[in-house]
Amino acid sequence: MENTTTYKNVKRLQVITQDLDGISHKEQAEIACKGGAKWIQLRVKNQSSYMIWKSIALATQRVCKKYGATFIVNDNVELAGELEADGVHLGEHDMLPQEAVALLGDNFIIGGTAHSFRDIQFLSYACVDYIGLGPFRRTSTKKLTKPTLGFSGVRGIINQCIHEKIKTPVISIGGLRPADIPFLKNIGVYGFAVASGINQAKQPSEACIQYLNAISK
Ligand code: 3NM
Repeated sequence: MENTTTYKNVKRLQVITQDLDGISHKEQAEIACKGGAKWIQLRVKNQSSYMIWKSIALATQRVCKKYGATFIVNDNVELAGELEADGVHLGEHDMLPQEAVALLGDNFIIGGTAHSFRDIQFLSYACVDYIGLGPFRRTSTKKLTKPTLGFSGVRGIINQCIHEKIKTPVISIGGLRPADIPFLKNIGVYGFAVASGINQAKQPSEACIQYLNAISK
């Protein structure tokens, strides 16, 4: 299924920053934006201090504003609201989407994490703006608690979405490489979320361009 629709502020490539030694979240965002990324998710996992998290987020948001990129915050609804970020990504153990909408209002992008068709059904009824479906492949970026889906798992779930007329854009995530994108696009995946494939590439901006080229082909 060739999906040509565009949804409210939901781009086709989401670049996710990581807690990495030697390169900050802000720097990762800037390198991705130089490679043409227009959507950054700040994914801070090692901060219990709200103030430090906030300063990381502010610096990353500044970069996103400079490049006209959408800026969303992982997990932290309060921070997304305080910074007037463009949105928030909710993991499976985070706040419910309805609660996030109640706190943030309708203008924020709300993303959710799904590992199965049942998760997608739940999130689409909760009116999230996009759904991250994974893990596509094994990855060292996240401690995975769910089995990898692979092409056949993703295809089966996307087919169920088509059958049930679920229209929420589904973004594939987990160990994605540029070469995976044509097939995933072809089976109806709307977008792609990538962390290590860009941030930890030898030449991250060029890697970002490769993902974008694969998406736009
Ligand atoms: N969530 P990379 S997989 C943040 O399956 C995240 O829910 C996943 O990073 C899920 O592109 C994942 O380096 C890691 O694999 C994405």
